[in-house]
Amino acid sequence: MMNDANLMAFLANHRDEAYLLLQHYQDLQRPFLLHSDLQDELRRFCAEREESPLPGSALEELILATQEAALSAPWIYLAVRPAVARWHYLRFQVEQRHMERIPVEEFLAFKERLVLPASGDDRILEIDLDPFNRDFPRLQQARSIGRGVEFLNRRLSSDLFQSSGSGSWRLLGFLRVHQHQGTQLMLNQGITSVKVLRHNLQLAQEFLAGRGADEEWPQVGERLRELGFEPGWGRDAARMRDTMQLLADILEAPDPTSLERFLGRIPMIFRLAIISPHGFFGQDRVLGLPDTGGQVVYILDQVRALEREMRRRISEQGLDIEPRIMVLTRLLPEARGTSCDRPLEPIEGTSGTFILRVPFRTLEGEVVPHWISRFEVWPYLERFAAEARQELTEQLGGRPDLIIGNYSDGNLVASLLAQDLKVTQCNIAHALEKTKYLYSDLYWQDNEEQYHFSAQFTADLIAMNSADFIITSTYQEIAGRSDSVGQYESYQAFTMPGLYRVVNGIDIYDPKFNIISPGADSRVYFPASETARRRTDLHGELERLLFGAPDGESRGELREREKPLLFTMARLDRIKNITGLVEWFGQHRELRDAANLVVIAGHVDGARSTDREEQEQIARMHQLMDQYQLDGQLRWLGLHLEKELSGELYRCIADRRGAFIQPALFEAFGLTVIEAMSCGLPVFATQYGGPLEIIEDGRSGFHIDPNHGAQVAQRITEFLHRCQREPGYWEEISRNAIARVEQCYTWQHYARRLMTLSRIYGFWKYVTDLERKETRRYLEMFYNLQFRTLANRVPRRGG
Ligand code: UDP
Ligand code: LCN
Repeated sequence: MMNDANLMAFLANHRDEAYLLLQHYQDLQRPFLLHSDLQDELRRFCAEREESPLPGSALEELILATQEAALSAPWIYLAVRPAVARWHYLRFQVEQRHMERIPVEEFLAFKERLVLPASGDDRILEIDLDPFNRDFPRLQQARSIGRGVEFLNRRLSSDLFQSSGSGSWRLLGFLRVHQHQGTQLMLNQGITSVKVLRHNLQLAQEFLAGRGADEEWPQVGERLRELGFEPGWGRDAARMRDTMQLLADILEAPDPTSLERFLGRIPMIFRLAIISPHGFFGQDRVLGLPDTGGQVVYILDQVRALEREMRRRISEQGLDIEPRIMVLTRLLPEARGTSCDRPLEPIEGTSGTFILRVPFRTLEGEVVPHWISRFEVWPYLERFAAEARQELTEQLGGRPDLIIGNYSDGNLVASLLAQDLKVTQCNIAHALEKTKYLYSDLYWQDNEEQYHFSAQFTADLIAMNSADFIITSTYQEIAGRSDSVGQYESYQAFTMPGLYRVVNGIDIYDPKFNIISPGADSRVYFPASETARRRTDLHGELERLLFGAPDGESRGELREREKPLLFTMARLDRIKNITGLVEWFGQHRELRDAANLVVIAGHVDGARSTDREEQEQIARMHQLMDQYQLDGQLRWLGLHLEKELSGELYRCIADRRGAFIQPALFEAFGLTVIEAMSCGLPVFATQYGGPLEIIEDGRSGFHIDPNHGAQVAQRITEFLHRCQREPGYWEEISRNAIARVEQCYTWQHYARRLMTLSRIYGFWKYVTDLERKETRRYLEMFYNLQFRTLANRVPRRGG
């Protein structure tokens, strides 16, 4: 924590120097300075003077911790983040040499006046969710953020069960609500009180102890039913006893581990709804189409793992129920050669999982036939949710037991459905747009025509606050790092001048946040050294792709085939910075001598693209290839590779002792990073976002700073040189990359965690539901009065 007294002392003792620095900032004549601007200017300021007292001082500490400054002479306002997820605000009156702390709303109001001088409206709508959450438990330490369920278990097992036995009573109530299609599970009405439950648990355990360990419900069920028990305790007598023992222990002296183990066994998730409306959601030929990337890959792998895990758990608890999962997305009559015009499609590798497609409709109720950008879906979602609700319940044979939303639009629809159906809601953001674009909130009006962030951020606020729990792929997605703000953290306090001001939008210390990282499909992405599994049948095609001559789908031809290959593959969005990589490569002679570059992204023919940003990037690619004369050293494939091909391609690049480069300006997670690592391909990936956590720099791969391209090129060159000098070096990084993914990024671990979490949050929702009514009402009002208006301002393209 920063020490105000030290700061005051420094300001008193070095007034001139301190205020000269502030004056220096003011002289820049810029209304806002970011963290990096403040640091750069501080360095410049110190470099110009001899024996400055600033280095090491409390003022320097303050500036280093400042995320943002807002300036208008004689005032300087600072947003200070002295540690991860800790904020305070202060202001300086430079002329009078005065400093004071201020509340966040004053900081935001000052920013508003700088953007919209006429606003000065203190009556602007202020969003504050803090009062509603006052009585809810909160994590205390930043390092616990993202481990909500562990915290919740501790709290549940202590507080809840302490207050005059009400916890046990609530647990009893919870155990009585479980049913599947009219069949009662766990407990029946015979158990009328906690006392009876305790007593009958004892009797049931004694009874089961006298039976064969592998006897099943048909043999033991009659007696258990008389004692008030119903199916769901375990497949055989041994497991039934074990589950009962866990419950008996909890009723006697609850501890977090037994509570988690017990709740993890309750058969309560049979039907799942996963919501992902935008883009082209399909199993083939969709990646590379607009708005269609890792989210689709993630969900398809996720549902396979979840179905398997649901089936395992259901079976272990002795029930013969087939799990069912519906991935709800948008039906697109103009499907561009994909299956997105099919209302129902079974998902390969599953038996009860389907893609369910529901159309967007015009105001008159006509089906909207064409793709709509993810930035423009807002006016369609309410009607989509209503129609989907009907379809989902029909297809699932009842309401889902858990709803998982994806991205801003899916999370909003999940909120509507979860509220209507009274079901536990889980959110997954994949990537929040807010932090991707500089000043997307402050200068929202400038971007409104293209991006409609006012509707999107409002949807985000509603969805995050209505979710029962939120899954993130990394820690930094929630709370950032010491010098960068987390994606969720950025919703804590912000303003959209002239629209509303958020003083408490989300609390990242809320135990609803949990980190569960995704995996890469191990059927497809496996180490190059596993020769027996290799897809040698694809080598001919890959050979043509890598070393063929330019054609309508490719540009460039690799002249020196023996060189190692550097490989990159991504959607051709600006943020992916593929053109940045091409430029670094173009400019770095040594790197060009050491390796060839293979790029899979976008289209080579700009006319084939329908996306404005992609078209710009295509033009830039051509321009860079011309400018740096790259046609003999760079092969650009403007096509999409099916999964099997991309898996084998990563391995073929590994065979040639190459590397994968992920140069994004920001990457929320980065599935390609773990795919390449699973194949044993060393990876150089951006330090902004997920890869910072995935890769241990210098051990299982390398971090790169996309803002310093020359250094990146140098580092890759040195790596390639070192691999030549030291034969074991490439293998070492490759081995560590494989081990890292095996340890931290698997779908099996993901599914286990998610299935446990949904039960714990289901219980938590059950026991706290009454207290949440206020939040729900507030969010309903926010939705009705604010979101709807903003959504309806977004033009409906084609109806
Ligand atoms: N992908 C692909 N072919 C392409 C481009 C991408 O198969 O031409 C896949 C890639 O293998 C990965 C996903 O699309 O599974 C991209 O996910 P990532 O998380 O890297 O980025 P996103 O597109 O979600 O931003
Ligand atoms: C969206 C992104 O931008 C990627 O960084 C993620 O890996 C992907 O979704 C899957 O969560």
